Amino acid sequence: MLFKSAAAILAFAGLVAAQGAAPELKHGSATVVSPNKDIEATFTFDKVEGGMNITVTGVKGLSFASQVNKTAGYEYHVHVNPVGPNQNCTSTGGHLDPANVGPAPCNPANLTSCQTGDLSGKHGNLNGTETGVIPTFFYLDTQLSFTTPANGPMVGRSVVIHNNGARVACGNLVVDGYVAPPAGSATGTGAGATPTGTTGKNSAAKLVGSVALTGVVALFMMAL
Ligand SMILES: [Cu+2]
Repeated sequence: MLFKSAAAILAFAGLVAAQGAAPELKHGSATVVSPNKDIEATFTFDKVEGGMNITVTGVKGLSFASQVNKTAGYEYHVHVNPVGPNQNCTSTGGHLDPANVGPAPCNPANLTSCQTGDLSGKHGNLNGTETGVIPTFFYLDTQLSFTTPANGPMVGRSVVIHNNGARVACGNLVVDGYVAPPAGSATGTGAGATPTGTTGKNSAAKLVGSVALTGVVALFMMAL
């Protein structure tokens, strides 16, 4: 009897845990490379108070010698679509721009003039160096979000580095904890698509729930 009461309490606790265990989408990263791998960079995205902390690390291959526009540096953005086959950066489409700002010049002092995905417009270009290596740096972006519909979810996007406009390196943005919807369900990949972490949350909740129930069943069997 004691075992059965304990099991009932555990079952309830398990269900509560399952409800509260939905993982929040709060970390993502993009490993950006050129087709021949001579350019590399990693962008990490961490949800923080007031927006997204973006860390740019492991940059190599962005030399000043190769920089076409000597005064502008290398531009980089969040693009709406994933990288295509054979590291095809053209497949990434346009910049993430859920507010439909368009390609007008971005004034960092007036963020409404900037496309959400125009990271270099808002925070500065990547200035080429003699060795091509750029030390790690980070900043806060107040517009990007993993889930806010108005900003467009980050899932399925990519990061692209340009050299005077030309797309020289790109990589898919991978969001931790996100589980893609089952094949056949309507998702789409355009700017208006709204894949969210809902499916991932449900999957994780079901997993936690089934683990809890398995434990409860085991306790019942011990009590019998
Ligand atoms: Cu771009």
